[in-house]
Amino acid sequence: MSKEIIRTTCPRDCYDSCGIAVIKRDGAVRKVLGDPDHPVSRGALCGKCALAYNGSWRDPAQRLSSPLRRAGPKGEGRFEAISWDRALEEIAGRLNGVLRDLGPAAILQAHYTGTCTQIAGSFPLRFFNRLGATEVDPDSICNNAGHAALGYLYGTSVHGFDPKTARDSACILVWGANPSASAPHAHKHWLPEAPATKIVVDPIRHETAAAADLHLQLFPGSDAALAFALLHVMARDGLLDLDYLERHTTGWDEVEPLLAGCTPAWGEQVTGVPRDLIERAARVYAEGPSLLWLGQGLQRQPLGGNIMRACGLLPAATGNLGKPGCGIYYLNGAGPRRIRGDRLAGAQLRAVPEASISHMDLADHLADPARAGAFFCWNMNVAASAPRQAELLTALAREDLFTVAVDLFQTDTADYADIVLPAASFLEFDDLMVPYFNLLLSAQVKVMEPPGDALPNQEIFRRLSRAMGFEEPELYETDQALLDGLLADSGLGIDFAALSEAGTIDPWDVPRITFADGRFRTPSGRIEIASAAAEADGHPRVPQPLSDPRPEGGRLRLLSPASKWLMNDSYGNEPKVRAQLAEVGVTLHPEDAARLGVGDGDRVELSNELGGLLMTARVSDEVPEGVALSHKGRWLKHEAQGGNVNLLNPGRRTDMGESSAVHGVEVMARLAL
Ligand SMILES: Nc1nc2c(c(=O)[nH]1)N[C@H]1C(S)=C(S)[C@@H](COP(=O)(O)OP(=O)(O)OC[C@H]3O[C@@H](n4cnc5c(=O)[nH]c(N)nc54)[C@H](O)[C@@H]3O)O[C@H]1N2
Ligand SMILES: Nc1nc2c(c(=O)[nH]1)N[C@H]1C(S)=C(S)[C@@H](COP(=O)(O)OP(=O)(O)OC[C@H]3O[C@@H](n4cnc5c(=O)[nH]c(N)nc54)[C@H](O)[C@@H]3O)O[C@H]1N2
Ligand code: SF4
Ligand SMILES: [Mo]
Repeated sequence: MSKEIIRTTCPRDCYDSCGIAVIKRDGAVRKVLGDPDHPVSRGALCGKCALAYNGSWRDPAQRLSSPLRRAGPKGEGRFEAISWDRALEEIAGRLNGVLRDLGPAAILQAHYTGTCTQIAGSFPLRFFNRLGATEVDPDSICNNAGHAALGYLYGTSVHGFDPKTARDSACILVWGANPSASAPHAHKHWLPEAPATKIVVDPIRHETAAAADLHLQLFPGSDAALAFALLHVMARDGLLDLDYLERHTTGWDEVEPLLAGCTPAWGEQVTGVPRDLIERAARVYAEGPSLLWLGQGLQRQPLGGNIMRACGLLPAATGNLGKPGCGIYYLNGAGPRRIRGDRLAGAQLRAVPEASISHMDLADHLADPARAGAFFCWNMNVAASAPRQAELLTALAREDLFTVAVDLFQTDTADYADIVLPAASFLEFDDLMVPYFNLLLSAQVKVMEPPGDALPNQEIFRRLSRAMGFEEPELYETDQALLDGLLADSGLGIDFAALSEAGTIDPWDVPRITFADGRFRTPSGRIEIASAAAEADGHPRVPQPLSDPRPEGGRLRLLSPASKWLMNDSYGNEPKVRAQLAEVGVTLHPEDAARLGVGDGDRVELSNELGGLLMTARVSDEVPEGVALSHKGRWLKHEAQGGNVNLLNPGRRTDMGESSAVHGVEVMARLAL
């Protein structure tokens, strides 16, 4: 028997970007494992990927393997296999009809991070730019409030700290992220191995919070108030870095007067965090060197932008920037790796002005025949992940809306498509991965053939371009040329063959220090605590010590963050993952449970103006009183009620960035008999 081990990379939307070792025997893939030599995965995948990559993702019976045409009512999921030629011909015919009757803006396309590699994630945008289609703004479903807010303050949201600098940190503050679910290897290795004091700010006592030295369990949406209470203590006790503020920021004088009223006692009353914890956290963080990790859950709040601006003051006010062990992190773009992913999107192919809508408006647009004649959904499963689920499904059921879904699996969205196109998985083609936490560079390496007629995204969109008769050479650029170009830009002196051999490279053996030069990408070159750009966009000049009001009338704040067993809605179809998930559950605080007469294991109905959803109760003080927790990511077709938690999500938007305030949803709960 011949045994071969091939290194590759997990391209899911996950902070870890694990290195993978694929074991092949006699030419066939036997096992997909964590690469023991990879600095993050260290020989183990997370539980969900270990199941999915050795289960449904490699099972041709569970994958889409041929283009499909709808053969029953929309939503029912009846399809017949057709050839690529017929599928492409039909799509081109329908798109030309929409172009003629409604114009290009009535072709909508939604995509996100179903796969995060460079080419499969971005090359298809060339096709849509050439078409002149309307983009459903990808980040508006996830993290756009944070991008907008940090953009005002720092001029960037994608130049975070290098996690390697944690070896020099005395404090790591994780604020509104849950690494135990969303970054399992950072939770398991990076955090415990750092010598720092760990502080977690989160309404939920998740595993990372439980393992921390201090857990500040605040009420959702009260984070800006907490940040101001921390700053109050720092100002009061002389812990601010006035020299740093003077040299590198503008507008601190406009924040200072706001601090007076933000005492720890006030902070306790507004946020629910005991005042002595506020005092301790302020001291530990200010003394530093400190890292601040701002999570994505944090900004999915109605005032999420203000929250991010307020929390973003902490490193500026304490000088915890530009030195070893210091920094702020939201996401890392390519940064010093200098991969120019923007080149893949082909903005120059666009002959009409850019058009985009927020995910919060998707249901409205799709419901309107004048604004939506065709809809493409790729790298995404909007039926499960988007708000206003019932309205969205009604819109997707419109007979005169021509829908194309591109996926590996027959998702809930695919059930509403007219044509389904089968995509190849990350095991089936080469690509490049730029991890968004660690400053590594990784190869995605082909280890097997796709099932049946499935193709990588990029090849699907080349074929669509050809079917449309488009002639621009950029639409047909080969993977090899794209990979060569991206790696040449990086200046790291490595080609794809060498990168594949290594799996992952770490280009720097010492930690990179972000903002070491004290220059920021704002108009003034300083950290703009007071921002004219924010003001021009209708926001206050400086962040405000605001908090959401507590829900009234017995309502609960419903949080639906990442589940450790799902990757967004991916794996919601994996049988072994579904066995772990069991029935849909909701965690309630003992006081709320007692008030409602609900015990562990009882059925409760959560409801609001959009409808109701039955769940199995779990009673625990892991959540604060007034908060209900139910994780995102279940597939509608596997739920008894045909919907998931987004049935209750009204699509409220954040104060900045037209983004999702999904953690601001309110519900009533009652014992279901
Ligand atoms: N209630 C609630 N809802 C939420 C959130 C929340 O916190 N609460 N979070 C939101 C967030 S942060 C996000 S990012 C969104 C995510 O929501 P989605 O982006 O819709 O996430 P997935 O359902 O995982 O969709 C990814 C799809 O891409 C497919 N895919 C994987 N690889 C490929 C490929 O190579 N090619 C193609 N064509 N398809 C591929 C997968 O099979 C999967 O169906 O959900 C949002 N929805
Ligand atoms: N296992 C797994 N991993 C994932 C994903 C997944 O679905 N499953 N999704 C991926 C994607 S697309 C994303 S965007 C990231 C998201 O990963 P994270 O950045 O960790 O964000 P979330 O899971 O949405 O929420 C993180 C925490 O925010 C908390 N939170 C909610 N509201 C508030 C608030 O008002 N204040 C504070 N301080 N905290 C609050 C929640 O309680 C939760 O513990 O994870 C990625 N990784
Ligand atoms: S989803 Fe994240 S933790 Fe799981 S294998 Fe992929 S990169 Fe690693
Ligand atoms: Mo996300």
